[in-house]
Amino acid sequence: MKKDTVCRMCSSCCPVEVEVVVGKLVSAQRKSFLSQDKRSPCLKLQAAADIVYSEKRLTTPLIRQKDGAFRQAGWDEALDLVASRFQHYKKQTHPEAVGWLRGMAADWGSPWDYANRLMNCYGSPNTIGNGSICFVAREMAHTYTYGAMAFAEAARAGCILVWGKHDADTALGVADAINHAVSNGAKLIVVDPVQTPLARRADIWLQIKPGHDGLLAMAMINEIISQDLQDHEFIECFTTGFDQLREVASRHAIDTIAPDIWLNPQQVREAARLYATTKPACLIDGNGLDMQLDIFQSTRAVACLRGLTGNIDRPGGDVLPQPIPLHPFQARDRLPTGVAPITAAYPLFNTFSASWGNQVQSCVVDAILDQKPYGLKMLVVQAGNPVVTMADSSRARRAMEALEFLVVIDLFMTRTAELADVILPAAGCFEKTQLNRAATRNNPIILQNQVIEPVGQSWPDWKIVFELGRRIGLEQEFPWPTVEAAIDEQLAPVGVTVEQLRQNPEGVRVEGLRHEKYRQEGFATPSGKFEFFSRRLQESGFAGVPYEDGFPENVISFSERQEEFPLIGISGRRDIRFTNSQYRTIPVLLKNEEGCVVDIHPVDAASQQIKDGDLLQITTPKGTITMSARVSSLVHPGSIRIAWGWGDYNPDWNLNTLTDDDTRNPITGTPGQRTFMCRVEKVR
Ligand SMILES: Nc1nc2c(c(=O)[nH]1)N[C@H]1C(S)=C(S)[C@@H](COP(=O)(O)OP(=O)(O)OC[C@H]3O[C@@H](n4cnc5c(=O)[nH]c(N)nc54)[C@H](O)[C@@H]3O)O[C@H]1N2
Ligand SMILES: Nc1nc2c(c(=O)[nH]1)N[C@H]1C(S)=C(S)[C@@H](COP(=O)(O)OP(=O)(O)OC[C@H]3O[C@@H](n4cnc5c(=O)[nH]c(N)nc54)[C@H](O)[C@@H]3O)O[C@H]1N2
Ligand code: SF4
Ligand SMILES: [Mo]
Repeated sequence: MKKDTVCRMCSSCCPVEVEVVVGKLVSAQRKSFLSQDKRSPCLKLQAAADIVYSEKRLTTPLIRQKDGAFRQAGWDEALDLVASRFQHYKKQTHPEAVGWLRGMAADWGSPWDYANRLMNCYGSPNTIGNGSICFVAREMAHTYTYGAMAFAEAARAGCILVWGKHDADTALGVADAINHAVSNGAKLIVVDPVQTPLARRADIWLQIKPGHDGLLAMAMINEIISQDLQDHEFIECFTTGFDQLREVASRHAIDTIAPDIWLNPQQVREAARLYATTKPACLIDGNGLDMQLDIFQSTRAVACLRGLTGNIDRPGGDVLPQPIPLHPFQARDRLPTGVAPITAAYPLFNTFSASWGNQVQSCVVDAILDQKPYGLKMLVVQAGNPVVTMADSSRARRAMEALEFLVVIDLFMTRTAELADVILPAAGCFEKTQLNRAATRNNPIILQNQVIEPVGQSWPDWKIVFELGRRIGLEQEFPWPTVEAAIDEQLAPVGVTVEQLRQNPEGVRVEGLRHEKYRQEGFATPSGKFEFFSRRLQESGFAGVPYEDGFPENVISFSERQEEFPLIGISGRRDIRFTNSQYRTIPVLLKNEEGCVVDIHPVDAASQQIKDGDLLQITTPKGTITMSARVSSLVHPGSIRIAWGWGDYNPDWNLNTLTDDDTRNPITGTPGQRTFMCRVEKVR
């Protein structure tokens, strides 16, 4: 039988059609506006049955015994134990000693709201997401510029500028749109330090020095303004701070900047002109900007290009979302006033949106190890694997070990789960119904609909949170007998029900798609304008216009020790087979560990007689890992690309052993997990 749902095995949230035979998932296919032969393939989805029915799935709750080993337990016993610890901290210390750390995998829609609701009603502000290293930090920069995160209408664009994103690996719906537009003649510009498959297709590929995107954006702004290619009407009527932007940009001449950031001035000029003169043009920015020490200003500078060229919210440009008004489920008003979260040092990031809340995950480690700003004693880790995905893994591991009580909610036994006192087995995306963020951030609402029963004794995240809530005395706050009842209540403001969504698997549109909404409504910024200049930022002591106070000295971790660590390490490709640290235990995806390599340029390889397949030691001030070399000119001399995500499968390959968490972006608390100075040596 064919059933419709949404895949959430990565953050793409693709609508899919699943084939279910006698209650078992046998295969799944991604839906797309493109015909089957033109769709970007997803190897994970092809392996969906192997993932769902993997023998490695956790199938019962596990409780750590006195001898250190885990034993199987029933849900009542495990949840009662967890609930008793919640009660303990409330009575013996204070509720804010309990934290809830969320990884990316359970999605940021309802599952994030439910966890926040439980913690707020319990009395702890410490529900912490990992948005400081993911797209939330980028979203904040967009929001501070034009009120929300824009997304590209690439299929209709005449020119597509892709900046640090690789959708063929990470967001297949967008990859389909790019393919469609480019096959129909759209121009393609790619900004990426690596020669990715997309870079090879580009009309112009700017192989930028990692971490220096802000300088490129300012040089492009300068070029566009000095050639008078900006959108005069848009700037005059709908923006603030154009004169200041022009002045700051004028300090960024292409001829001086380009060589410093490994680019050819003429190529940068052509890119700026092509982007500014082809209408409509969209700009797709990605995680290549995130995880960087300079994340906020560089993304702001890139975002300014959208307004400078007037492409914001125009058809085929970068469209602003029309979010679905939801009944608020986080119960923020229930949190006692006067309890600051452990992320209090990042007030702008904590408050920039109505639903994101606290997203500086490094603060969890500070609180546990350094009692800064106060101690955390107990942590629930839901849908994340911080021991390998957070910066400075040794420190993150020490923190998990130092906790008095650690609960992990996951599908698999991870390096983080191994350290837990209680493990609660979660159901996967095909085994539960949920309202994803992608479904409510913009029209249409598409339901992630349960298509098979949970594997073993696993429970969907919603049920775990609701049942735990009830056991800590929050029966009234979690009254819903089913998730359908909860979703119906959340969607009540728009009058859409789960039943309706199930009958309309292609989605239910709450309002029609509209462009240039700013003409009637303005932008959702304090001035109501597109803010090249932000007074809010200036009043908080930050640059009102990107880089008005100069370009930061060290945008790459450990750059002050370049002599010892001369190469720029780049955190590597998000292989379509995997999602972050996940799925290496699935043999059809593992493919003999294919792809677990360090790309090193022939010039750098020759200087140490490195050949393909040689085992290399990669070292930073934080630690050393070993990995095989692949001599390749995909990377620029002076940089290496290190395979990402292998640290759960084999700690020797844990990239975050190398990364730093001591220096962070002052606004978003982002450490430099994307780029860092390092050195390589051949293992003799
Ligand atoms: N150096 C470096 N560091 C990085 C990155 C990088 O590229 N380089 N990427 C960063 C980014 S952008 C992110 S978002 C983070 C990701 O960091 P994490 O969120 O820690 O990412 P994953 O490794 O995907 O771990 C997700 C875990 O959730 C489990 N899981 C899957 N589905 C579900 C579910 O439905 N419910 C529950 N309860 N569990 C589930 C999986 O089994 C897995 O163990 O890593 C960051 N760290
Ligand atoms: N298959 C798969 N899909 C995923 C994930 C996964 O792990 N695997 N993870 C999910 C998550 S959590 C996220 S956040 C998204 C992220 O997905 P994307 O936004 O596409 O990000 P990445 O693929 O990490 O990086 C995109 C590009 O940035 C480039 N880059 C690296 N450093 C720089 C730099 O300094 N400047 C510029 N301009 N570019 C740079 C990289 O070479 C890469 O080609 O993907 C999601 N989807
Ligand atoms: S890209 Fe693949 S794994 Fe990710 S949501 Fe889409 S179908 Fe699922
Ligand atoms: Mo992410």
